[in-house]
Amino acid sequence: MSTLTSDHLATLAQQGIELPSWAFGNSGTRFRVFPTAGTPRDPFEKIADAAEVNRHTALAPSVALHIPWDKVDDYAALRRHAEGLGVALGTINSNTFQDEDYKFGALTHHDERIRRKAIDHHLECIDIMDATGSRDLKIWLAEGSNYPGQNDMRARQDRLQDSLQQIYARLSGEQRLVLEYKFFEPSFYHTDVPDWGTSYAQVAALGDCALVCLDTGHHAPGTNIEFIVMQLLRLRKLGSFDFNSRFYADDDLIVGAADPFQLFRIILEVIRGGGLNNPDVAFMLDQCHNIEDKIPGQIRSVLNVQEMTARALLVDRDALDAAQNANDVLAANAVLMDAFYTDVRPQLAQWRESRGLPADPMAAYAASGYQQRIAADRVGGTQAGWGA
Ligand code: PSV
Ligand code: MN
Repeated sequence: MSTLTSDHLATLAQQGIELPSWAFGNSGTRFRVFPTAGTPRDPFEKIADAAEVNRHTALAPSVALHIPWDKVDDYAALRRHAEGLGVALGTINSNTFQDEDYKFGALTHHDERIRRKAIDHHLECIDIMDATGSRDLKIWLAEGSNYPGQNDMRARQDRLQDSLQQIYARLSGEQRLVLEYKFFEPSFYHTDVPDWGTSYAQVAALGDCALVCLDTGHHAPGTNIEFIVMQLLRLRKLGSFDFNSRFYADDDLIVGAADPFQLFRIILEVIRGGGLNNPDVAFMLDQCHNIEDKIPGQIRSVLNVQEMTARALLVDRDALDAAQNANDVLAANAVLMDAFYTDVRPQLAQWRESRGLPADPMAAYAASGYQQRIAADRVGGTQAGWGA
């Protein structure tokens, strides 16, 4: 089976990937942030850029916000602006990693004043969700310690659960909390939510509307991420993905760039577990574009996800089942590899054209003049950046 069927194309037509507002701001490493001409100066301009990605691909119907980076006076106006451009406001990300008070913890802090402040920040995020119409509150915690003995790890888990309960209690019926894990950074000895098991244990104690967020860049090298995807789907606790790719640590590079085969394997498990185009499992990007242009970087990213989804849909399930049941190791592996090595690009290009989209969204964007326009128009003001 090497051609996408009309069923496959109908499935692909439903795919939606949420873009991170911060991908459109400047970013870099601790050595240097290289600014780009035309970088947005405020959340309205970030959303305009995100809408451009959707206009060329029909793959990116919503934009995630990060608070306080995307704070505005009038969220209803921001929502109208987004909807006017054909996109919705999506996940609200809290941020407890850039305030002096949080040096030694936020939701886990032993100082009740600081812990209260961190909880209140999340309650403010829920108020914003009410105004933006967002469903998900995404929490990633930069909490942990650098030296053995520095902290009481167990007491911190207990305080974390108490803090999360207070936040969870404020969600309305339709809203959800997703808790992201990351194995290290900024802490190097222990991290309070380092792995999917800890995230799972914390959210399972909250209730059905609390789920795990899996960021593909947040695992030790060599981790079998698709196994985690399978297990969380099995447990009905996979709430969302933060997609990106990495060579070393949390590199936040373009999804599918470092290891397309890994992305294929992850999406294969998503399909297997009923998570594709399932509103319960949000596909989001969490990326930074340090040296490449940001809008084409995002276009490339959503196309990579689409392409690996198409290849994963091509896996011949019957042949795979038969080979697995016959313990035919090499035949089973060959079924996967046949699909993975199928070049779906020509067919996807044709299909895009048949839907009134550019066959080659990268080329269409380059020819659109948008990049030159924003470079000329966005003069003055302060360019947005990761962390501002
Ligand atoms: C942390 O590394 C993280 O993956 C979280 O999702 C943050 O919100 C995001 O990156 C900020 O870039
Ligand atoms: Mn993330």
